[in-house]
Amino acid sequence: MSKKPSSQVPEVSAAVSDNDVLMDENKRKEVFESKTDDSNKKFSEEFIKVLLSCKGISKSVRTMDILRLTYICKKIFESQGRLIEIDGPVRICGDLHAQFPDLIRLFAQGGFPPASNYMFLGDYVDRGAYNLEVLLLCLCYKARYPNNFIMLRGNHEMAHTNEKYGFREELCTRKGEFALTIYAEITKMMDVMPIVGLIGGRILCMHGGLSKGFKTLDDLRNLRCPFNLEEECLENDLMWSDPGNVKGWQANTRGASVMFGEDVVHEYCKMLDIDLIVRGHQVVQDGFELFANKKLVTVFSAPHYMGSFTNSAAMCKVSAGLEISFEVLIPEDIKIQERKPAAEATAAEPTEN
Ligand SMILES: [Mn+2]
Repeated sequence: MSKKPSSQVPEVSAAVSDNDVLMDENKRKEVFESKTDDSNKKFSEEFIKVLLSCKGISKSVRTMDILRLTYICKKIFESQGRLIEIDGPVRICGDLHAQFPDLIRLFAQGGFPPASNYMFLGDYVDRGAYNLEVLLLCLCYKARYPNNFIMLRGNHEMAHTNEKYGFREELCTRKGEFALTIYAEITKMMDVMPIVGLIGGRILCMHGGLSKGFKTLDDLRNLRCPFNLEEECLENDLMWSDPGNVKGWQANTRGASVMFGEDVVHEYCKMLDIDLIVRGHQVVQDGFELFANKKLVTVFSAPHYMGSFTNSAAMCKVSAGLEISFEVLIPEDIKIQERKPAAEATAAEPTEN
């Protein structure tokens, strides 16, 4: 490609490399607001290519691009409301926790957007090594396919969690003097992410679980934004609570929010006139785990979680007619360990290469 004249601004990689604009919120806003929808579309497409081509940690992700993407997605999240309603077909994925190679494996299995629709249940960041890659790729798809790529908020889409579990630290290591500006903007964007999803009016999705604080779907449509992240309230329960072997409601052993029993799941399904609750938030060995006579399922999509668990990852596949099935990904290195002793392993080796 011929060198662009200096008056033309390349789409990805920084409208402006001028630090004044980069560091000034109002100036940035002016630049981002001046972009057309078409230009933003092209920008996210180019950004997706950059991220999909990176092996491991990306060195080519620019601060201005991160800020622009965050700005675009914040506006989309704000416009889509607290409870986001879609129809099937869609694949529901649970926690990702910064495991970028595994996110790619999920897309390879389920189809890269827009071949399939997705609803992610939150916890994109923290714990793993690729916070930026996982979050940015998801945000790129959100920006490019806002109605087919749904991102709910988990308890790791919060500044006070990110401070403890790795995201903030990774940003500081990788982004130096710009880290805190990026962090502040991403935090503001996370604060307006939707918290609840409803598929076909029958399948309710959230990161954590139920709360005493709501009785109707309208209560969920009217969730507060913003709210105090440290307060015990409906919004936080939806991102923090867990099902458990208890009767009714109990204090949560994780020290935040509540636990609810099978009886509560049945009561809420009846009260809300829904068939199923899909949530993430807990590592489960097979990637998914049914509860309360199949009225609730936990989905977890980070295989071999933190390198110390042996869990599989799963996606919950919802058809257009709202039938449910599961796709399970076995952790790569465990699969290899299991294969090695098999006699057919050698015979099965490809003859080419
Ligand atoms: Mn969680």
